[in-house]
Amino acid sequence: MIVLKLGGSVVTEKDREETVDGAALDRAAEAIAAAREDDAVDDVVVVHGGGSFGHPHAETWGASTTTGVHDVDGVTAIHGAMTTLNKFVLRALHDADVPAVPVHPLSAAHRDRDGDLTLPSGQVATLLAEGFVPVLHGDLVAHEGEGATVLSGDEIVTSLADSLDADRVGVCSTVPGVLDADDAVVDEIRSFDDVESVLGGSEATDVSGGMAGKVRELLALGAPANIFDLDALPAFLGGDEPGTTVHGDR
Ligand code: IP8
Repeated sequence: MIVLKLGGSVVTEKDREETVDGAALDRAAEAIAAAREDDAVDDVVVVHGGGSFGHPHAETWGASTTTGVHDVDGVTAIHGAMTTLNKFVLRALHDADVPAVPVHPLSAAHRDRDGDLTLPSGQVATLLAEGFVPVLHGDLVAHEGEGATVLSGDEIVTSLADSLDADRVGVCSTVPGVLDADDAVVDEIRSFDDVESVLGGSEATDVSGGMAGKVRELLALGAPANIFDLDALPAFLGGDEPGTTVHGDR
């Protein structure tokens, strides 16, 4: 089973608020459809990020993964932007004949006072077993003492990869992998120390930590994870290990 993250910056125009990158989204949907048809991929769970939908609203309302929003208008704006993007992703998948079904994390997950996440996965496992492709997304999550905080797609990916015992994890990004100081792709990462000096923050608004946050999350996994760009998505789905392979430290 594969957990595949489609980065928000891949499926949206990151610099134009609430704008989908339709061509990129269609390419991703067609790659998933082709891999399912070729039987290269058995079960796949898709998780997409926020891009120019969730992040600008989260910034406006001062919401992050640790600082919450209590104002219902803020919750409506942030969650609403993400469900709107989710509808676009679903439509692209349906157009490619992928049986995609939405799963909204705000309706199922919560964090306790320490920030520890509980994300049930029984519905995702059952949808997979019934032949569907569950599609989750970065969202808000009920957070004890904070109201609602941002739940990044990366955190969803790591939580589901663990609870569903994923074989492989793919993170489809706008870059071909983690880049070193000379802009060459780092083949392998086994510890954050390997890349700390080269990982800067994301340039556009990203309340959940950019590439550094991604690598930290993926290092906490039991399954190997690959970070690659859209060109390499068919190769990843076909069983290759394109881009940067992050070996979890568990
Ligand atoms: O783009 C963030 O998800 P991410 C979702 O995966 C929101 O970090 C609500 C900003």
